Amino acid sequence: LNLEHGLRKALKKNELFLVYQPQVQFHTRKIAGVEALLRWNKDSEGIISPGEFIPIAEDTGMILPIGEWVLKNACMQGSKWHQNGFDDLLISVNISVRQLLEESFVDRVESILIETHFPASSLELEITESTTMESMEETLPVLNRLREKGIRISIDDFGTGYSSLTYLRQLPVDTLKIDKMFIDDILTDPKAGAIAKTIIDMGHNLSFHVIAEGIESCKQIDFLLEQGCMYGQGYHLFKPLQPEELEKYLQENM
Ligand code: G
Ligand code: G
Ligand code: MN
Ligand code: NA
Repeated sequence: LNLEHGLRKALKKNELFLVYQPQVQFHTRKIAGVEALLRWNKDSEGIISPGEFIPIAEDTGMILPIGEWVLKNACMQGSKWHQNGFDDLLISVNISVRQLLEESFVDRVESILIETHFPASSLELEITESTTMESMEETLPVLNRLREKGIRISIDDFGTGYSSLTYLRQLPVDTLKIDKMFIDDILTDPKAGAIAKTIIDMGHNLSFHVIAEGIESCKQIDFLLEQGCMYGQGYHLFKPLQPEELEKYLQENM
């Protein structure tokens, strides 16, 4: 209840901010995109992780204004980076299914793109596998409309939900993100390794990009490269960065 109360004021009090975690092409070390991750700087308690407050925001409906704020700020930031010369950088934004199911969602995304001068083809929306599959009949037409506008769709936490192969065939999707749970164990549990390999092969056979999340060692990268996975995200590569830190890195290295 305390969090709920604080969350209602967080937007007004300017307590929310975004950090950006790079998504890297392994063999070139090039930053292909960045995932915007929400943080809440709550006056009395320091930085609160979205794992704690997103569920409350979803239950209370606060996710709608907050999600809109996230999209707009991520697109504004992306637009600034594009203007500064990094114009092939993709921006990934996490979207709750509650947002997707809001009637005006597609129109709102489109207005934000126009307002921020950010190209649809540089925006990727991450939706989690489990929640999207649960309401496939409602989400599928929305995903189709987004994709018709040129917006990219990524399935987050892939492997933890249960996408039937029937759905995968119909899904208008660009990217599968292999869940950290499998990546954690690929070197120690042959079954986790086999599942990762299966997701990589299946994703590529269906013409999806495949990215591994939660990479914490270079041995994991070696394993993934051997299996044909070329992109990853994780603390071993980059922690989520403040926009100024990321910009500095891009200017010095790319
Ligand atoms: O950054 P961190 O690992 O603390 O994120 C925890 C969870 O919060 C992750 O599942 C992530 O997808 C989710 N998350 C982070 N930022 C956002 C956001 O802007 N919107 C939504 N809906 N979820 C987010
Ligand atoms: O559910 P989603 O994939 O959006 O969650 C991303 C979250 O995972 C972010 O909050 C980010 O802080 C966290 N994260 C990113 N890379 C790593 C990593 O290598 N290890 C761990 N433990 N968490 C990570
Ligand atoms: Mn994500
Ligand atoms: Na994830």
